[in-house]
Amino acid sequence: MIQDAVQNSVIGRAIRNGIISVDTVCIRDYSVNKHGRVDDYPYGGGAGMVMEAEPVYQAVQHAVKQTAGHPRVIYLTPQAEVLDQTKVESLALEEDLILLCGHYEGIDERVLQEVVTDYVSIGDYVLTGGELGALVLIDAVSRFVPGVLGNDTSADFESMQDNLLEYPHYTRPEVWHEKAVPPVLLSGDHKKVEEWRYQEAVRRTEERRPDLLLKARRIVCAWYGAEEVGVFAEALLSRVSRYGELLNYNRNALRKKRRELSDRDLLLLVTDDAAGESVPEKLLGSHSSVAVVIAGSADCQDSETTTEQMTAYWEKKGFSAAGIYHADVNADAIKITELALEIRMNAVKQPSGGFPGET
Ligand code: 21W
Repeated sequence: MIQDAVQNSVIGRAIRNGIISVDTVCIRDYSVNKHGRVDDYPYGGGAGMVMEAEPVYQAVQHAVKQTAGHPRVIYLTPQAEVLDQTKVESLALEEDLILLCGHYEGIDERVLQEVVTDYVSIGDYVLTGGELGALVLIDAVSRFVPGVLGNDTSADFESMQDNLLEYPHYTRPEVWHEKAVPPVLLSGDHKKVEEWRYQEAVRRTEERRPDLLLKARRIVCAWYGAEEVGVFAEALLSRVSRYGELLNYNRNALRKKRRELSDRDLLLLVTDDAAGESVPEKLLGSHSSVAVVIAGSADCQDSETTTEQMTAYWEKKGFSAAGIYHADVNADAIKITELALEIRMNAVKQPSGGFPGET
């Protein structure tokens, strides 16, 4: 079932081009009895059968041996958190993944405890087995592998990461069935188009997915310091949010202007000033979150300010601290992507999470 499905379309092409590979291991091949059985009756009674520990264990060990290190082992099961884009991106950072698909009522708990690192459901409905879950995961993760979507398309910069639905799309003709394309899209004013798209994304999310909107944060990225910090901040922001706002706090005019963020905002402060001097005094919060990124050069990573001092400082300004991160301003694209993901997992998904630890 898996091998049939992955031969098609985008994933099929990526496999043929050697960009990704999908190998399948049949658990039945690791049966420990002469009939090729891999299930047995449940202890304690009840309907249905349970998959035995040993064949599952041997099949997973076989898969592990084909990888370089200690791969994450993901068990597809309805008894798990539902897969979302943040989880997809975190899985996409891995070199190898092992996906474990169950059948019958489930798998003996003891082998799961020994081999599984992640439990993933694809939604709150009941399937006949884990294979469609695995295929969904393979499809979603593969989009983040460079080359899978083609040369100039990338799975970056999507509004899903902001917990917003996408804005509506239009193409030619300008009028179809007496319906005109929204004029702003023909204006050629890029800033106005972006603002319209953001407003439409919020409107749609309100209408169709109010549950998502509760988790949505608008990201304000303020940076100050050397010019290269600005370049780093822009790269980081684009990976944290599709609609983020970038503010250069080297500018005196901005420093003098009072700006108060709301409880729906996350401040992403990026600076090479580890001592915490010359922080923007007039940038205030109102139950807002702040993630501080100290973007130094690789050889000067030691912060002079302690985490406690930093937390106390931002709390006085109306922020709850959502992490202090140390990064190299010259970090490569992958390192920046990893940092962006960590910030989103700590600060955007759980906006009042406190200090999840330093990086
Ligand atoms: C379905 C396994 C139901 C076990 C109470 C007692 C993988 C899946 C699956 C399956 C049961 C995913 C029951 C969303 C899914 C999967 C097969 C439990 C019924 N209830 N994501 N017994 N939904 N499903 N048996 O079903 O393996 S990811």
